[in-house]
Amino acid sequence: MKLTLIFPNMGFHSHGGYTDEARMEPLPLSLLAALTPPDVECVMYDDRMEDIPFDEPTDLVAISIEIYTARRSYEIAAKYRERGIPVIFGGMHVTLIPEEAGKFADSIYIGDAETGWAGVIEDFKRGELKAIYQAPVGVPQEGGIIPRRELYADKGYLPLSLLQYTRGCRFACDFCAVSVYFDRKNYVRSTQEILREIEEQNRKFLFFVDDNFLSDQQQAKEFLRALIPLKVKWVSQASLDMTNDLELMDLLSRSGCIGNVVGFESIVPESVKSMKKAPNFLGRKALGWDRYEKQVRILRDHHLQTWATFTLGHDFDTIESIDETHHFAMENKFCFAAYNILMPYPGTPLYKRLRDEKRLLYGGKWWLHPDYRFNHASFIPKNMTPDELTEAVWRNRDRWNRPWSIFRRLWDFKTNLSSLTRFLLYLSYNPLYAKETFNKQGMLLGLMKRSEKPKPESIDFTPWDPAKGYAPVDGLFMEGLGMESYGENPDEICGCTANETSPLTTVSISETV
Ligand code: B12
Ligand code: SF4
Repeated sequence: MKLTLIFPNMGFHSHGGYTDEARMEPLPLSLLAALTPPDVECVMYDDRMEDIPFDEPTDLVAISIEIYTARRSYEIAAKYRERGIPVIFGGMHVTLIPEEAGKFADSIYIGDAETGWAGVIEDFKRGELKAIYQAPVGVPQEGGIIPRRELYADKGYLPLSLLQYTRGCRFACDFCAVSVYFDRKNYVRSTQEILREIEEQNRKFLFFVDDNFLSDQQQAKEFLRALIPLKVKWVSQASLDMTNDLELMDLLSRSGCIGNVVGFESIVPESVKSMKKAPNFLGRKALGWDRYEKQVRILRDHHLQTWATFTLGHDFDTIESIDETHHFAMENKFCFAAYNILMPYPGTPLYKRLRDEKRLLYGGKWWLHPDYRFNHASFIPKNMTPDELTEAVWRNRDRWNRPWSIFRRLWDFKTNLSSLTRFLLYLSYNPLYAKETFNKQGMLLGLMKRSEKPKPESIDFTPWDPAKGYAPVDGLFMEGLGMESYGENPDEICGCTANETSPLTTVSISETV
């Protein structure tokens, strides 16, 4: 049996397909290959920079999907299915909105692959592939599974190894897909198993692709102590509450941490509070709101570079506050800042609220809509128009990525210039990220040549009325694929109901502010 694993691209520009030049190794695929019974031949194609050989013989195609690649994934699946080859989908987006994904594949897999994937292959071999598989989420690679990294050979990925120490996060930020997917829980891998994986791969520069590496600070300390003798350099993603524990901060520096992606989200305290971003307030009741001054000072004192991320357009954000966000990031000389427009992902409390307030655009499904463009607003913000939000965020991105900004931000002797590694990382990543930013802005999602061009009647910036269902967007897209159109009840398919009653195992924001 032969299995073809595919990592889809996001979209294309009018002048042609987009090639991701800062592409990283696709960890879900090498992990799926490792979970596949060894008698099955596995090949992998990365749509971000290579053509998919649709006519190459294969028995089953597996595609990993997140929201920005959903449209393209459905197109790829259609091409294989035209040829009679069955397709199975898995990944975050599939789990959050299975009813949509199920329309475009022979089978969908909800949840983490570790416990159920081998069973899927056995079913397939017996000719009994089911339409839906549902597996739990949990500890990454439990039992010592090591991804098959040889599948990455010669594909031109950035020279850093992606690994996972934990999955999930204990917090409950209202816009976060991870919080819903993992039901606000955090799963930590055994220190022994992750150390073994680090030793088996041959790089000294690592990216732990954890959702929140420090969600469980006490367990993290044990791992960090064990990491020190390995003398690796690493980056990850972690929440700001790390700065409340100076022992933890010290261990981070000593274990080779260069810096973390940190979600600041907004500099407006009312926005931070309304989105339930508890880690940005945690343990700071007495101090009050100091616009992250103390937290940033502690990060700098430990020589950690910061990749600051912002989700702009929350209800208390204004055009002025978005502009001010840029000055905040410049003053702090962050190694890097991502000014993202707040995006409503299906299944999240944010999505539900905007839907109920009739503030969603693009028929409630921006990720499938033929007119949606990357980094454009997909909802009606409170204090500005969607276009104003798009423009304000773009202004920040543009200013941040200019050569003069890159030069000015470099001059921080506590972070960017505190070691050769940090300096080189700063100098290599900033221009690469800048190029990617300018490249991706305004890109249409999906790759199909637009003989399926946006139909004029679909260009509709009126707020979506949930009572009308998703039919216009889905129908339009399905017609483009030559599939039958359908109508739906959005209450059943928005992915919002499944997690509504999940217990809240996180810190309540009211306790912390
Ligand atoms: C690492 C990462 C990145 C890296 C990319 C890494 C790479 N290889 O290229 C970087 C930093 C570049 C990145 C960029 C972006 N990312 Co990102 N990223 C992640 C992160 C943190 C981890 C992904 C990962 O590798 N996990 C490790 C693997 C092993 O786990 P996994 O993907 O969850 O897969 C498991 C299951 O889902 C399942 N599974 C997955 N695929 C399949 C397929 C089959 C067939 C089966 C059976 C099972 C299965 O089994 C796997 C093992 O258990 C996720 C968060 C997350 N938890 O998913 C966000 C995440 C995927 N990213 C997200 C976003 C939005 C982006 C950006 C668009 C951000 C932006 N505005 O620019 C960009 C662009 C993405 C793109 N497509 O180009 C969102 C997607 C939201 C959604 N609802 O889908 C996520 C979920 C983050 C979030 N908090 O919302 N990202
Ligand atoms: S802290 Fe980060 S990962 Fe955790 S719920 Fe909030 S946004 Fe999601």
